Amino acid sequence: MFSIFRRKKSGQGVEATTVRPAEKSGVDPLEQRLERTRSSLGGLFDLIKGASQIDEALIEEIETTLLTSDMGVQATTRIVDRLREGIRQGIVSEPSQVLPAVQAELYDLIEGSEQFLAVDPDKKPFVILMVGVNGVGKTTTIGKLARRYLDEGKSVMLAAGDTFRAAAMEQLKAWGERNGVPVVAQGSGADTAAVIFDALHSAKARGVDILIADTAGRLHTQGHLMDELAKVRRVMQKVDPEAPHETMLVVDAGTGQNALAQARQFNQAVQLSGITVTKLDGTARGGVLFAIGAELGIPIRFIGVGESAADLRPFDAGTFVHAILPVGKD
Ligand SMILES: Nc1nc2c(ncn2[C@@H]2O[C@H](COP(=O)(O)OP(=O)(O)OP(=O)(O)O)[C@@H](O)[C@H]2O)c(=O)[nH]1
Ligand SMILES: [Mg+2]
Repeated sequence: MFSIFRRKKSGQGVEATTVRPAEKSGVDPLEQRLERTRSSLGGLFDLIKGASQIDEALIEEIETTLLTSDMGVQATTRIVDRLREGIRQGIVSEPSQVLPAVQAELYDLIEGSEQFLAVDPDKKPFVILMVGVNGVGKTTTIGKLARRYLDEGKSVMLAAGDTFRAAAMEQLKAWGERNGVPVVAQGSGADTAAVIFDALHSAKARGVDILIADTAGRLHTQGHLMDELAKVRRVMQKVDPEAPHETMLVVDAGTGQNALAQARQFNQAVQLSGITVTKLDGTARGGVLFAIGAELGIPIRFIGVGESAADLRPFDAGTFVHAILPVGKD
């Protein structure tokens, strides 16, 4: 076990506490996958190693390092302000105490974003609507999610709501065939809301546990396409007033602050209930999770750290923080 300094919820002071450690035997695979973000924050270790005292220059360099890994201004400011406060209070008085304090603030920032997606078995089907801009990993994430639920013994159906590209439908159908999962699709150019409406009817009639609906990638600036998502929701609610039970935005971590902008704008248009952040394995910009946590507070459900089904992991704040800033491991 290892402890870190952590701010009390009441706001004043910091206390020693324990964050769930990452796996201890050998190298944590998550650490390997998050290598780029980890090495981007690794600059912090060099800064501390070279520092004989805590001074303004050190704090400014910490600030720059956090911004470089796409923490965003809001999250970075919060971390640095609190660090300064700890220094003022004399709780952080020497360089070796700086990184545990930064780590504690990182954890504090995204602890609230860790809200696992609970599939309510009384909602049959439990409907997950996937949205996001082009190429972020929506369809791939649907395959990984479906795999996860199948492995849990649940029945799954997919709705090929991306009617924009014929290839998109084929991608989903082929996946469904390989995995024995029914896919509801219509011809290309069909109305997305109609496809998803049909799928919901069919899933209900068959007593399917989980329906996952794909949609075409769209830019948050394309008003008519955002309206289409609102229509999808309205049409679903004719069959089940509570559907969709999850409106999940998928963002690509590699797009950094754009991912934050997408989250902000999709949330305004369609009230997101969760976010999945993909491609964390390929980018040094994992800090964007903290920007999302600090600014939007929308639950981060899953993180994508690779192409296989096992690479979609439920988001665990403590494990994530330790994987990108491994301080205090013994
Ligand atoms: N390395 C890595 N690649 C990923 C991850 N998630 C998705 N991808 C890849 O990202 C690419 C795009 O994925 P899609 O699922 O087709 O993206 P999409 O959002 O459905 O795209 P559109 O339908 O065009 O809007 C694919 O090559 C995926 O394999 C991830 O977590 N890590
Ligand atoms: Mg797709």
